[in-house]
Amino acid sequence: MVPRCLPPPKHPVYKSHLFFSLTLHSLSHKITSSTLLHCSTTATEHQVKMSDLENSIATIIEVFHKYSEKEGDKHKLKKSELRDLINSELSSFLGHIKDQATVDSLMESLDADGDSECDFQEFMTFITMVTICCHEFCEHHEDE
Ligand SMILES: [Ca+2]
Ligand SMILES: [Ca+2]
Repeated sequence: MVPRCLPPPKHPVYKSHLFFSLTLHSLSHKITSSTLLHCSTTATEHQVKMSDLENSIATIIEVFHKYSEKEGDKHKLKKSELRDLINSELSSFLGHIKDQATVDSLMESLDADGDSECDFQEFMTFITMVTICCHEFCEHHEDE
C-alpha cells in the first residue's frame, strides 16, 4: 500500500506537525553505546538480522548521508541536496520538486536553526511529518 495522493511539500499540513516535540534526549539515554556498536556491526557485517523497523531506521540514516555528503557540510543537506533526495527517494509520495521556489520554501519550513541547511534532526522532523501524513492517509482510506 503506497499512498500517492499526499499534499505537496508546501502544504500547511506539514507545517502543523513541524513543531511537535520529539523528545530525542529522553530516548537517547536508552540507546546505549553497546546498542550503537551492535547496529554498526550488524549493518556492516550482517552478523545478526535486524528487524524491519531497525532496517528502516538504518536506511533513513544511510539515505540522509548519501545526499548530505555530496557537497559542502557532510552532515547537512543544502538546498540542492535536499531537492535531489526528495526527487530520487520520495517522489512517489511527494512528487518531484521542479522549481527553486518550492525548494526555498521547503528549506525555510525545515530549517529550525536558521543556518539555511537541513541537519539530521531537521530531516527527521520532515520524515516524521511525511510518515504521519502517510499514516493518516492510510487510516482515512481504511475507514472508507
Ligand atoms: Ca552537504
Ligand atoms: Ca538547519
